[in-house]
Amino acid sequence: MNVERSRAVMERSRRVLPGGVNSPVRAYRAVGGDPVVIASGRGARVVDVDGNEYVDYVGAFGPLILGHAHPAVVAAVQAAVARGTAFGAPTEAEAALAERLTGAVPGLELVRFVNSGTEATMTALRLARAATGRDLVLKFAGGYHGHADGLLAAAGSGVATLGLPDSPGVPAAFAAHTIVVPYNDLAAVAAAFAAHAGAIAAVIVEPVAANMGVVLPATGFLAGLRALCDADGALLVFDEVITGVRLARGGAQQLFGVRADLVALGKVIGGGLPVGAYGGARALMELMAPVGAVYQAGTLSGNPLAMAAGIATVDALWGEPDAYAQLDALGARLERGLVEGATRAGVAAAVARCGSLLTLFFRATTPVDYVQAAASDTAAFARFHRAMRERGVLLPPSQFEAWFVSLAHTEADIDRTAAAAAEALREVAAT
Ligand code: HOZ
Repeated sequence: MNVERSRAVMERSRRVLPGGVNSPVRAYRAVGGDPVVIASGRGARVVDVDGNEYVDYVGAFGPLILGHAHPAVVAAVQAAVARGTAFGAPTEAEAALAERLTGAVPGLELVRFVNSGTEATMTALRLARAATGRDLVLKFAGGYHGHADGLLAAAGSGVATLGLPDSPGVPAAFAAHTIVVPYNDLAAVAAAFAAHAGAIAAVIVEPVAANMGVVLPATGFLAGLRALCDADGALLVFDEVITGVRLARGGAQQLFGVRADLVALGKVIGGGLPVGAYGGARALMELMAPVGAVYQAGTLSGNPLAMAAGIATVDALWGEPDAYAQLDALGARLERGLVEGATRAGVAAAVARCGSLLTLFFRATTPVDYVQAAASDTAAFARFHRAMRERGVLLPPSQFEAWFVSLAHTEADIDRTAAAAAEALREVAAT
């Protein structure tokens, strides 16, 4: 496989960008080799600058539930860009996307658009602190909620991928407001509430963890969080930046039947353009300026291109009557293929999956928390990643990221992936 041009672009980028990238995981530090530099994408495929084509499971780390360059999204963005790229004023598209989301997501009476998932979770927690008059926030080890100060403690995603300690540059006083306990450990949450009674503003959780690889909530975990928050008067914040709209129209709240007080959204709702959103009950959201005094603003918030891409994405997705069943069936087919390949190759590996989100862990069982996820054989993952890439399948370059299946993937794509995985796993077993 020729990768000369990718290599040359990365050399050029490293001269002017830290590590040659604008987001750390993309640097391939965890899997070795030069990153694939992408030239274009269509459907479930991407093509790199050397002309190599891959079946893609990075999916831009989540937004592309319809696949790359979906015609409806492209047309909507082209039409929007021709009308102007930003106005610093309200547009009808903001109301149109907000109506769709409030109509679909449980408890979402009002929503505010921002530019990233980081902004969404950061502001949701500011609002939770203002609403409760409390300072502490409880998060879970391996949970990733963007890179705001205070949320990087024991974080997943790139922080886990690079094995970094909590980030330098975050004052200890900020981090001191974050309590970290293991995912799926209700007893630890209860103990934290007992130790800090009346002082925890919010529990923030990825209802399906997807930044330490995919880790499913144990039965009763989310409902248990709801009960513990209610008992202490804390708010429950679901970070649905990855799961929102992807797992079901109403996201994980709908799937698991547990209500959050505030929900952070992103990724799919912007169809691949920069977006984030947070929302909840009217009374809570009206604490935000200009109605209330809690401040948050943004020059490009509610950007017309992002709104257009988001509307086109949810309309295409929700216009497909069996979209979620199809995503789940494709995910299940991939899971079966991977498990079969691993079993045949004699590699200790397990697939954690929720609908179209999955991770192949190089450990015997699916993890329940970050300690278990981190105990995976990351060297075997790196070998597997390289072997898959050589076979024309592009995976997220870390054991601790989710794979994203889209509606553009076909059964043939999945079967080709499973066949590549069977070979790649044999290669892993042999080294
Ligand atoms: N933290 C993102 C995935 N969970 C990485 C985003 C990116 O590098 O594009």
